[in-house]
Amino acid sequence: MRLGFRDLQTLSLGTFLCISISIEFCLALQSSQACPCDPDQMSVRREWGELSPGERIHYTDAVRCLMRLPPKLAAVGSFPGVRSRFDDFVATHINYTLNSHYSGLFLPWHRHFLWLFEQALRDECNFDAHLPYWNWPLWAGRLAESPLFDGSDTSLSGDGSYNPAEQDISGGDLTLPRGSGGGCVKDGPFKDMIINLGPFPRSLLSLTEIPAPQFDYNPRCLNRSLNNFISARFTNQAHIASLLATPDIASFQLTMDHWPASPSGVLGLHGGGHFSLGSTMQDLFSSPQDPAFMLHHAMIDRLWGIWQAADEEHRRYAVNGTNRILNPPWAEPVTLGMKMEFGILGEKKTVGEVMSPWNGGMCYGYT
Ligand SMILES: *[C@@H]1O[C@H](CO)[C@@H](O)[C@H](O)[C@H]1NC(C)=O
Ligand SMILES: *[C@@H]1O[C@H](CO)[C@@H](O)[C@H](O)[C@H]1NC(C)=O
Ligand SMILES: *[C@@H]1O[C@H](CO)[C@@H](O)[C@H](O)[C@H]1NC(C)=O
Ligand SMILES: [Cu+2]
Repeated sequence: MRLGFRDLQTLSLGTFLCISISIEFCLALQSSQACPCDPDQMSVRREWGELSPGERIHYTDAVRCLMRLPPKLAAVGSFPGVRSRFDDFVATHINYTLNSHYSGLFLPWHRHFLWLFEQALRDECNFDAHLPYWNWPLWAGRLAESPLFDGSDTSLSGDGSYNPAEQDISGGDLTLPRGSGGGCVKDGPFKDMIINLGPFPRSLLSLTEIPAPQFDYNPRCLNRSLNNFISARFTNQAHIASLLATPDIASFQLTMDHWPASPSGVLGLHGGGHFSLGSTMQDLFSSPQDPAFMLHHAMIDRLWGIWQAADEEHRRYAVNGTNRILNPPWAEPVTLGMKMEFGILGEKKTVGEVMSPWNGGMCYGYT
């Protein structure tokens, strides 16, 4: 565990409420201030390869369960493409994409989004463990051999079938070679999965509202194209070391996520993971349709947490940027008091409430 246990203990001692009450009770209260997170009770998110085969299947079974449950969004409006509880998460992500990407809300918004997904698995699909993560450099350059993407029953499904029409990926000055698939996933637990939302256009320029197809129904398969070139080049250990060595939150964010408008066309770690997996995962708006999305973002959240814990005083509550994609000059600067929205998934949260994974009702760490 790399979290600052000392800080957790100080926090517990300094708080007089709930100390003797179980964390489950506190979580049930959803009370942010009154419930300290007991380090002994903290839930631990583990790397996919650390899970036993049975634990991996327990996770994918729970995700598949969410895909079978009815959506809650259907009740509040017209969302033709929202067909399941899983799609509630996809649609909410689409709805807030223009606020929570390439902006100062990226890290805090996704931290809470993941937590809500983990809670839904636990509350609605009998999942009794915690969100796993994808430790990119362990498998960079050999994705098809990884326990995540080897296509076995204990993976998240593997490559898509080979599609000769798939093109190389061009952006900025850079052209990146296409991956090894480009069609429907062939095997594993998500082989027959149908995705319902998207696809969205790739250009991010001058987006002021959610582009078509918004929430339209467009059923098709989960499309993968494993890309070892991209994963080796943009998600290796050296990148992680330079991310963790960044001195302030502005450079941390920029290393995580080189602005796509940057003329070099270089991908950050965030984009590197997305572009390693093929077209479903490359869709900025609807990428949560690939079950690897949550594990990818858990790795991002983990690295942010490690970076924050390395200098509590200066980094725990550090924010930079605005509430709008690519931080246009007219957007509102992010503050700790800024409210983030999660639609039907959960209550609004302030940025300050999610800056620590052992606060605001959350209580988790990573291996
Ligand atoms: C998968 O995505 C690729 C790249 O966008 C596309 O060319 C292809 O038609 C898709 N295949 C299927 C079966 O959806
Ligand atoms: C964000 O960081 C940049 C680069 O360090 C700095 O110029 C800018 O003033 C910061 N903005 C806010 C709102 O903190
Ligand atoms: C999308 O965001 C708007 C503005 O916050 C909100 O009113 C609406 O309920 C959201 N819709 C979904 C599907 O989350
Ligand atoms: Cu996202």
